[in-house]
Amino acid sequence: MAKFDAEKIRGDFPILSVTTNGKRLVYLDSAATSQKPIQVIKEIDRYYREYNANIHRGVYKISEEATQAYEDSKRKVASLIGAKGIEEIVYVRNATEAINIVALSWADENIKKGDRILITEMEHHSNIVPWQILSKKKGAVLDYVKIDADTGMLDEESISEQLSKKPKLLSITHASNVLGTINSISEISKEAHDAGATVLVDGAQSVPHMPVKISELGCDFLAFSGHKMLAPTGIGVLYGRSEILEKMPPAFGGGDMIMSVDHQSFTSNDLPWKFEAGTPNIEGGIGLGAAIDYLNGIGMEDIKAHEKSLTRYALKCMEESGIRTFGPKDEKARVGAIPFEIDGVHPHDVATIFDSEGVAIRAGHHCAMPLVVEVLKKPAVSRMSFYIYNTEEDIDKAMEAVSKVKKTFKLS
Ligand code: 7TS
Repeated sequence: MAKFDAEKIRGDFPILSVTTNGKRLVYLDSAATSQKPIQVIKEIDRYYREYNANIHRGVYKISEEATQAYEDSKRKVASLIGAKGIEEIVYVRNATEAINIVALSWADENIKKGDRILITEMEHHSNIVPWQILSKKKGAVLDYVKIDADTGMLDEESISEQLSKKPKLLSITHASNVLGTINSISEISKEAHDAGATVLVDGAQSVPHMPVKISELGCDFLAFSGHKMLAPTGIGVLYGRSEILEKMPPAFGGGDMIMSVDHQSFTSNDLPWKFEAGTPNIEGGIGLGAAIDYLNGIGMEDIKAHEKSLTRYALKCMEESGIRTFGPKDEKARVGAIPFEIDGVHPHDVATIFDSEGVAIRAGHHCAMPLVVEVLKKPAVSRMSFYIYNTEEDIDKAMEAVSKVKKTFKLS
């Protein structure tokens, strides 16, 4: 493997040469969505120029080509996460839709009145609200594993205590989009399975940033979004263990998800097509395939190492500058998403001043209100997050923006 070359990688991302507010764009919001390399953009462009057609329908050449490219991209996803094959890879719009399909299909069949569903206090709304809707509909109980607000880690006693109540489902994030915390999924899913639970892992913030294998996670479902891993928006993945997917009813009805239909009934198509009703996001699938090729070209281990090193550097710079950060202090326990606050300044003002310096960060509740508002007890926090194209120079620019915030608010 060639040495990690951030400058060469940056050259593949056209957007990184734009200026914003007269400054070079410093993009530190990849936890929200990643930028796209030219290789992905070109592959989508080539699809529309050379073989745009609907899939699984035409008998003509370009339709076969489109079908082939769409299915090939699923093979790449299956191999990336170590799934058995494309029968376990359902394409959806995003991680949110993947989780909702499990709620609409698996949970609708398996969760009964009085059953318990277990999530954690560090979930994104997409892994909270579907379970609130389902619990209300079924009369089920929604429980939370507590987190320690100081360390940003799950409270281990709370995990054991909650699992002793025998939840039917544990739905848990692999990495927190706010705190950056990486949860020890392999141990937790083993404990959860021993307690009789089915396990869904939200991999939206892990799959793009580190090697993630189903065999290591030991989960039954894995949800993630293409747009956070160099692919276009509107394509995401629901991985499901084939034995479970086989038993699940389709969540949506329509074209392509059926084998046959008569006046009163239908028979479902084979996996994974049973879960993909209607014309899918073909360009998205093809773009995701190209994105995975690009990530594999660098190597997920090297991507992880690069982001750890940036995270260590950023945590050190922020500590030296007296800025409060949240989440684990050790970069080994987290991904490259760092929430922070500058005392006495509203996070939205921080983000606005950063923007005036060309530095794009997010401020707000990060779609994790129970965590930010109820656990951290903040109305909002600022967050910088990294990806393959970021460098220490980007973090230096962010620290210059911090100095400008302090100057503007006369803090030093
Ligand atoms: N799960 C986690 C852990 C996430 O971080 C996100 C998006 C989602 C699920 C939902 O992803 P979607 O693609 O379905 O929207 N997180 C963020 C964020 O941190 N800032 O913007 C979106």
